[in-house]
Amino acid sequence: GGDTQLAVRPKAKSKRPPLYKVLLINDDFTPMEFVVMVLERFFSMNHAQAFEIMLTVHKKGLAVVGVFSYEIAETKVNQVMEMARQYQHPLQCTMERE
Ligand code: NFA
Repeated sequence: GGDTQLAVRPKAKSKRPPLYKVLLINDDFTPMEFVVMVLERFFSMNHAQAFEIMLTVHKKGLAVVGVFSYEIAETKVNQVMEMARQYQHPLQCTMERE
């Protein structure tokens, strides 16, 4: 500040909250249509986008399906894992810090 303000650290970084990538992992058993449905439902993708990302996971082994705050990323991972469990598919979804 001005002449009177003391001990103000210059350029105090206004910390943005850290971001987390949500990753979808390929496997040999989860049906493609199921993965597409999960991407549409929990990652607000249209059918074409969801199909494209599903194919990327299928071909490359994994893909980032979204980037979120910790809480949102955790919720997405839990939603995907719960749906996979319900349908008894081995689909895996994880998160990692960006
Ligand atoms: N590899 C799966 C199959 O051939 C499809 C899949 C895609 C699974 C993306 C998991 C993630 N049925």
